[in-house]
Amino acid sequence: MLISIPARPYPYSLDPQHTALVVIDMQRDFIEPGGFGDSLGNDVRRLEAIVPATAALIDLFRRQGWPIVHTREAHQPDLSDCPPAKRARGKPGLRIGDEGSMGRILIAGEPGNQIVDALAPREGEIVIDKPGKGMFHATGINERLRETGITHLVFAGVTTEVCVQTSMREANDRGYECLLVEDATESYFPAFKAATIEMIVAQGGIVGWVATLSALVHAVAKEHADA
Ligand code: C5J
Repeated sequence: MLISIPARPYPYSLDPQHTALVVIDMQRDFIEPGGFGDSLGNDVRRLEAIVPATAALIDLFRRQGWPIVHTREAHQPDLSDCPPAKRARGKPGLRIGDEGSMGRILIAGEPGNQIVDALAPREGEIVIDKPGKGMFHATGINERLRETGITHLVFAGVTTEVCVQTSMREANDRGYECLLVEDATESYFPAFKAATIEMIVAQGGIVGWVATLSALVHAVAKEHADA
């Protein structure tokens, strides 16, 4: 039985047997002062503000027993998976691999690379370290999702126009039906978040669908009430 979620550009049909939540890069490095996002000159409080909505979304999936994937943007300590062009780009106060106040920036295993405490993964949930912006590049996650029959992905996390959008587009190319929960994603730049949402839903949902958290929560609750 599909669950119809009010969404743009038209209702999203969520398939409860085949849907996973993907929470992109809710890491201290992007969300807390002293991390990579901060070193690039961003106001990280904008991203911190979506932690409660993201926690509520994770809680919904946990209560339903639906799978959850957490991603971290992370590189090996020797930077062998970090293209020099990625490290060199821009003029950040700290570059990938440099020592920051929460350990080495964007390096696997460092304190700053961990998911924020309020959204910490639980046993049984998938956690992937991704060296790229997109969740499918060099992670093997497509095979893992396919093995478990996942065809629908619900997206949350940061930042909307970078790692979330890249992952959604990669998922779209691989045939997944993608929904973005708009109050559980954020950007350092409000205009970029708004533009990304419009890009996703334009042309009849060229990348996927966008819904609010409450639309998703109420649709799932209604399904249980009707059952
Ligand atoms: C960025 C991300 N913005 N998780 N990473 O560099 O979006």
